[in-house]
Amino acid sequence: MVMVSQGRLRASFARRLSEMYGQEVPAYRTLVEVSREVNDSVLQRAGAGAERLGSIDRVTAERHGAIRVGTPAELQQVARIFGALGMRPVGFYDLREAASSAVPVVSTAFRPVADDELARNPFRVFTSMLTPADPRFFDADLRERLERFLAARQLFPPELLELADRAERERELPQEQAERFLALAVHAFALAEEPIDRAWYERLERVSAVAADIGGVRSTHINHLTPRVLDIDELYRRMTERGITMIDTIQGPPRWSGPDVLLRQTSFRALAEPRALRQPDGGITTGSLRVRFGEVEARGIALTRAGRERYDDLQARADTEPTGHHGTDGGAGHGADGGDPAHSRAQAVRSIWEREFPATERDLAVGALGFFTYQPVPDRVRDGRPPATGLADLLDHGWVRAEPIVYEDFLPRSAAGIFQSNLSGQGVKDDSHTAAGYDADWLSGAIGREVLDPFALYETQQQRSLRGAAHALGLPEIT
Ligand code: OOG
Ligand code: NI
Repeated sequence: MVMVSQGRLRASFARRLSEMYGQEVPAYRTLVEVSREVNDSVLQRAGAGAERLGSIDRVTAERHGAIRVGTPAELQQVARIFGALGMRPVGFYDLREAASSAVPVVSTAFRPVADDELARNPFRVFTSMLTPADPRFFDADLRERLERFLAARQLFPPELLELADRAERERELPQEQAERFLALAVHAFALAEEPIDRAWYERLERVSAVAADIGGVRSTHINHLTPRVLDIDELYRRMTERGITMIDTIQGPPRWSGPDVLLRQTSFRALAEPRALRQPDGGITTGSLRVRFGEVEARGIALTRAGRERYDDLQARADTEPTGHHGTDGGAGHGADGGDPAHSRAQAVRSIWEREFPATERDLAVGALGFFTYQPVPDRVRDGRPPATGLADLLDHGWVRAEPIVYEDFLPRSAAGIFQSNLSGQGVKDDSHTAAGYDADWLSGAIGREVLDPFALYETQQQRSLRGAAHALGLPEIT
């Protein structure tokens, strides 16, 4: 019997989802096409250096998706489906706090965690869950109606969940079942044709467009699918040239002369898609909704907790820069025209980075600000001096080489910025109420699986390589 491993299931799922989304949202195809062109140019320009943060095969196939669900029970089912694909929940993101508009969700990302699985296919899905219990957004009556509505819907057919459990348990599926599982799983994330109850949708939309997208319909859908690109500024320019309106910022760190760190993202505005609406009198009309968009990202080096604090601090300082209309965005503004306020803000942020952020991989490594794996250099010329145990010394004298660990996760401020830039309205958040407490532990309990700490995953990987390098050099440890 031909068996399909979880890794192959994951790669096939990502590919099929991409095909489906390309049919649903043609601008996504343009985005993928332009991403390829940009990656080709970077490869020609930079040669092997272009692959420092991942092979071009990995980068070309790499996608993240975003989905949104309504309840812990739905999130548990999502966890079973992604569990079948070898993906686990990593990180807790509280977008209620990160966003200035009403974004009543908490999120995690499902992704592979082992380095060989990431290298095979790093597909990840940013998964958000509605927070109806948060009184800042939902009064008791609306919460009750919303929870009743959500409890009555079924996002995933039982057959899909049974196949998922089998794939997770056995870490593979026979080909025929694999085929069935993939077809059902991809279909579960397609945009449904069932008419939307217009009055209900609009009732939720007054609170938050995200609440309406999640709780106003009886199904879920992929919200966006994001290719990875090696030069996001170039991509932004080329998309704009093709007449596609991008949001006015690139979220995350600015473009600068130092190493790429964390994650930079940008998107094009949500497109109007025709959707069937059921009017209060029962008649069906065709309206249009703007919820789905295209996003693109460039990934850099994972930062340690200390490095991340440095990043957050620089971003907060950038907020106080005198600038244009999007003061809450996490990243560099971007405009073709030098008089654009977003553009001058980008300049200001960049100059803060040039002054204050470590300018080389070596400094990130030695300052314990970035994560790396360390390999002993086998052909180092022996000069009679023994290796010291300090990392700086070992790097500077050529005993070990540092390879960056790529950031595989997300950034709450950027995510909030992406959500926000695509909302039709601000919505309503009443801060006179106390927030409902949702945190990583709560989420672990709700999913019934541990939500892993991304820093701990990178740390383990780094430590393993340091122990290996110490052993190879005959050192007790590397400090
Ligand atoms: C998720 C927005 C966040 C990212 O890449 O940070 C996100 C959503 O719109 O559902 O996808
Ligand atoms: Ni995204």
